[in-house]
Amino acid sequence: MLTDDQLRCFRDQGFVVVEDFVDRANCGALRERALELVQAWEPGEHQSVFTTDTQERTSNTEFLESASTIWCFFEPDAFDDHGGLRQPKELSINKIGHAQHDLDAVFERFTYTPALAEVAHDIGLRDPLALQSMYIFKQPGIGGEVGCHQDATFLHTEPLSVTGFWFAIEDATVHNGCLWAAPGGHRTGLRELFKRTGADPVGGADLTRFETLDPTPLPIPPDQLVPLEVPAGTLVVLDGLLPHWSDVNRSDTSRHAYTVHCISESAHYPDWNWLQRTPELPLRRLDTVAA
Ligand SMILES: O=C(O)CCC(=O)C(=O)O
Repeated sequence: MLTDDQLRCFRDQGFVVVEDFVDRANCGALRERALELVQAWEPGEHQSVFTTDTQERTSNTEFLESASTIWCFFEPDAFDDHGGLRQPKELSINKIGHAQHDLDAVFERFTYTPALAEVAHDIGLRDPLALQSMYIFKQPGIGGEVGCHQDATFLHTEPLSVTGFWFAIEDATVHNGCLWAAPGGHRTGLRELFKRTGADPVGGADLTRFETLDPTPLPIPPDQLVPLEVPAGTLVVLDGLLPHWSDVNRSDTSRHAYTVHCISESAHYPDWNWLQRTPELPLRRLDTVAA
């Protein structure tokens, strides 16, 4: 599936851009389903916000439990001073995560395809488990920044194996918050681990913390990164050590994307990873045939 040039690019740069990987109709179907999930979703008391800010992440029980559910997370700027939504709900959600690829038929069909399994195989991921999925809205006007990070910080195996498969569901530009990546940055060390540290003695819910492995700063966005401006239907494959970032979206155009992170089934997946599936929802290989 991947050409020699694309494979070379992945090895040298730590990412590869594959245009026209998904047709527009399939992107449209996923977009429509994501909006249906948001419309059907009732947050109740738990208006969880997704932000890459440390404090928010460490205190968000819904985030930890979303390993085995479909949860909607609000944009940090979705609320006004009185706690009300500034925009309709469907324009206020930052992302849907993290198990829709195993719980929703439309997401499952988009994810478990022979074409994607072949790309994984081509880059050397011979036994890929589909660990998590995210539908990211990057909403017009209020779309939040995703801080520069390496995916192996958040989804860790020994040896390292996490690989990101990021799909542009809408055109992504520098104006609406496209991905930016550090070419060759996958050859540098892993800076941090994000770990569960056990139950909070007061609240009972699990706590998390960042552990520094290498104090070398991540590349400074956008100076040391290149923008990946891509049309809808493009697949970007990201090495788990590659520093990447996306900016806020202050434009009037959304930038929907869908991302699936896979790990090697044969690698060790420590139980301190934040993402722990319940036994009722085991992980599946990417080459599983969707119903
Ligand atoms: O889509 C984005 O803005 C960020 C996605 C990302 O960081 C990821 O998929 O690892």
